[in-house]
Amino acid sequence: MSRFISAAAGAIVAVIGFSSAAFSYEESRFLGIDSNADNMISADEVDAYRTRLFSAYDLNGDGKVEYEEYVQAENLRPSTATANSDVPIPDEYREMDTDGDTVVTLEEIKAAGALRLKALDKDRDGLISKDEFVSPGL
Ligand SMILES: [Ca+2]
Ligand SMILES: [Ca+2]
Ligand SMILES: [Ca+2]
Repeated sequence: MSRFISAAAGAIVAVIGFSSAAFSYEESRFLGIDSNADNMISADEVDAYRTRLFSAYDLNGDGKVEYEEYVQAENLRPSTATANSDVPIPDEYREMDTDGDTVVTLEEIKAAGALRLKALDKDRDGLISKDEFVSPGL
């Protein structure tokens, strides 16, 4: 199980962005999503990013992200806490789990990304520029 978890943690670093110190956190997150590097993030790129995020969260690969998987993938349980102790559900998870069943589907995670794109897209051109991008972003 722990091998599984560390592999997932590595995957999340890969999903969230470049770890190079040459970029600010914000910039590295932007570059991690802007896969064709045209300095704009499109709806397709948000979709692809959200799909990668979903795979990183879905530790057992069954096509659903149960809350416990999210807790493990994001390392939310303090190391001093007992295994399987309750962890309060953060807003980030609630935002994705729109039907509140503590299971996040690929559709839910993509829909949350599309809403974030809308919220960040100040000039409403359907694209997120570097100026529009604000962490935690998309
Ligand atoms: Ca799963
Ligand atoms: Ca759900
Ligand atoms: Ca825009």
